[in-house]
Amino acid sequence: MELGGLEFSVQAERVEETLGGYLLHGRSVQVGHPFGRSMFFKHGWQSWSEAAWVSLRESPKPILPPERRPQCDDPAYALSPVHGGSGLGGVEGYEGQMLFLGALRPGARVEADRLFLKGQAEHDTPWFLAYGAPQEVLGRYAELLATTLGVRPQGAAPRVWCSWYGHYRDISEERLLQVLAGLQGLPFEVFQIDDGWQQNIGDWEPNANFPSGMSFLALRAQAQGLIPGLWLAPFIARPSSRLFQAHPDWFLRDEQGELVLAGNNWGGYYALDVTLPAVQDWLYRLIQTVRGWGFRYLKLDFLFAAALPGKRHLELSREEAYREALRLIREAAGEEVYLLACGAPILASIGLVDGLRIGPDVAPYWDNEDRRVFLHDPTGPSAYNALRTSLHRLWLRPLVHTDPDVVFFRSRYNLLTPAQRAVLQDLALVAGFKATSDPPEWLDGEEREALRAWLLYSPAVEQTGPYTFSIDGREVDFSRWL
Ligand code: 9PG
Repeated sequence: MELGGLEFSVQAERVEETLGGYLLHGRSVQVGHPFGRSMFFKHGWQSWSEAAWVSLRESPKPILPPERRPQCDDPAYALSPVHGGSGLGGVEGYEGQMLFLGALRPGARVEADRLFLKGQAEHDTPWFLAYGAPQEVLGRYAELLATTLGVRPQGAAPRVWCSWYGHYRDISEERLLQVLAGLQGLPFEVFQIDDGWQQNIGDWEPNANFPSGMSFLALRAQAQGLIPGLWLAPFIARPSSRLFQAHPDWFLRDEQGELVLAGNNWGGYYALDVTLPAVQDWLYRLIQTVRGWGFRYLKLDFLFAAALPGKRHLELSREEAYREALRLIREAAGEEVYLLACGAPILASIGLVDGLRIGPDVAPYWDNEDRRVFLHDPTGPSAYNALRTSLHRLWLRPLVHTDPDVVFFRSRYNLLTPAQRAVLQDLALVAGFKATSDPPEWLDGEEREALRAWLLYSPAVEQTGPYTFSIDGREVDFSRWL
């Protein structure tokens, strides 16, 4: 068939024309291309997974050690010898054009080699096929996804203070009260407590550092005009948790009956089988509990765990199982609670959450060379890794608030240069999501003023090229950082 003046051979059950390209039907589709070993637009599975242009000249390198890194990208393809991505993918054509294939339902994979772009789905789905400028093609794809997955009502994203990238797990009621005091006069809208408040991963009750309980801090934030926010990882539990000890049968197992390892941090943890009615009851009550404490912004983390390969109680595909669990959480939370999905499968989250983390964690340093180069792992915390993947996910902006993670204004405890801090601040402006973790008492007067001005700044943003933007007339080129 003809696309953008070029001929392509297409295999599908059925083909129909659509604005900007074609819709292919069938679980398995294939498009022949003449571009040889060019570049592949890889779209990693979940928030932290790599999204970038990678070369088809080199074989994909597995993240090391592959069997122990399920939290980096889809473990089903950890050892795949073929370049591929989740839901969508593209091959670089002539003069910066891209041949694009993207599924309109979750649970699909797109692979490429020097001859073909191939789509494979767990169930029937329409696919969008197009050839054109990456921005245009991805823009049209986003429009089509909006019709199949839905879009939640969108105003501007809230301005968030998050406790993670300053104090990390070392938080307490006392420390957070000190932060709240320091936030007076800064135009934040959400005060979000991150990892460190809970008794264990799986036991979502306050630990001894929070003697007055979580509703106490929620009330204090609210009294200051801030929306109380809370981090939790509802789909996972550590083996030491009371939850796991009481219900080992609630957890995802493989065909051999062995527990599925969901990640290697925290000494390892397991994933709930979210298709079990007892697990669904527990999840519903958990979300209602934190809502009852007063939290109206939930950062739901490590969500990919619900969609890991394994044998479930119900025979749903894994991304369907995930999406149903997310739907249940939405129901328990109510329409007005802001849900930020993190470590989340991308397509399967759209339409159910308000915000979506679109890259790995930032850090107060530029690169994470040990993991990136020696372990082939582009998901380790670093400003560079976060910038790179987030930039390749900005096409999601019409569908969900895109969170590129926090920015830094502090120079204290920070190895980022002023220019590196500025590029993260600009990324947040173009992504449309502003957050920081700087404890106010770490900022000097000038830094505090700069943070305040940035929070209040709502510039006109226009994308002028794949990596170039105009921010209120100021040209910003992110490509020089890549
Ligand atoms: C809290 C953090 C923050 C952060 C999240 C998430 O692969 N890992 O070992 C891994 C650990 C932590 C992590 C991501 C990956 O960060 O993105 O914002 O909430 O959890 O523990």
